[in-house]
Amino acid sequence: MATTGVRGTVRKIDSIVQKSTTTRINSVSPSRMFLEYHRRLIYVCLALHSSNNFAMGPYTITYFGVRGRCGAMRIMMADQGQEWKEIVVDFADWMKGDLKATCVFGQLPKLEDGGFALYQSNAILRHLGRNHDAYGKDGKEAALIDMMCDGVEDLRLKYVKMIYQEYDTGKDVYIKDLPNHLDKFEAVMAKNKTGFLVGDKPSFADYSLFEVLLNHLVLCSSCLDTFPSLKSFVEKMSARPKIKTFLDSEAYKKLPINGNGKQ
Ligand code: GTS
Repeated sequence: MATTGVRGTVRKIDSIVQKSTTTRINSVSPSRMFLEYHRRLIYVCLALHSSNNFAMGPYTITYFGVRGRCGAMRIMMADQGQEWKEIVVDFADWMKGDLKATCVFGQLPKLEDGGFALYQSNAILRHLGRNHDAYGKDGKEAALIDMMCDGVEDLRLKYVKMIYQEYDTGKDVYIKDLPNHLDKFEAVMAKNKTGFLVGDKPSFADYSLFEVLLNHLVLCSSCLDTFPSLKSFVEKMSARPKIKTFLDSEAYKKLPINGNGKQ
């Protein structure tokens, strides 16, 4: 399908969907639900439309309408040329509890890989890493990638705590302390010299770090100015053609970073 054809189809479906008073997937009529569902699928196709040869993948992400804990896995799938579907859960529907009761830890995101369901965002990243050869070339590289992913998770948890619990009172302190966390990643990146954390191609830990750094650049646009290796990493990852297409897509841009609107 040509890009203009996809855009045209999205516009046509958008104009029909806009007549609906709501876009919540669980509260629209079956025909509107069908249109909205396919509109979202087309956005995903469009986001990945850097060539006509992207893989037809078996993945479905179920999550709220934010980047949140799905940012890294979406960027990773886009870069791997892997198509996926999205089921966007409205928080009011989530609060009814039916879906929550089916989730292993009562939380989202959920990734479905065919009939296989997986929860916990970092377990999902690892699964994608195994499936897409982004988990190192041997056991030692895999262990280092695990270590880096856990390091990114520590930073992500600090960021999430500040965003959701301390934004008004703790943002400035957080930004002041940020170099003490970023310098660890800078040292690893500078030492490896390949432009990636481990080995010579991107692993799931790189996608996770990249996504966390993008969020931090929104929080503080100068935060990488004293970290040349991290700055170059973000520039190079952003310029990878499939990542660029995804980051430029409406599917990505329309989603807030966090559920409370703070960033
Ligand atoms: N450790 C989990 C992961 O990494 O997947 C955390 C998942 C989590 O906190 N999910 C939140 C949730 O489901 C949404 S978000 O924080 O990722 O935006 N919240 C709803 C609830 O009822 O707990």
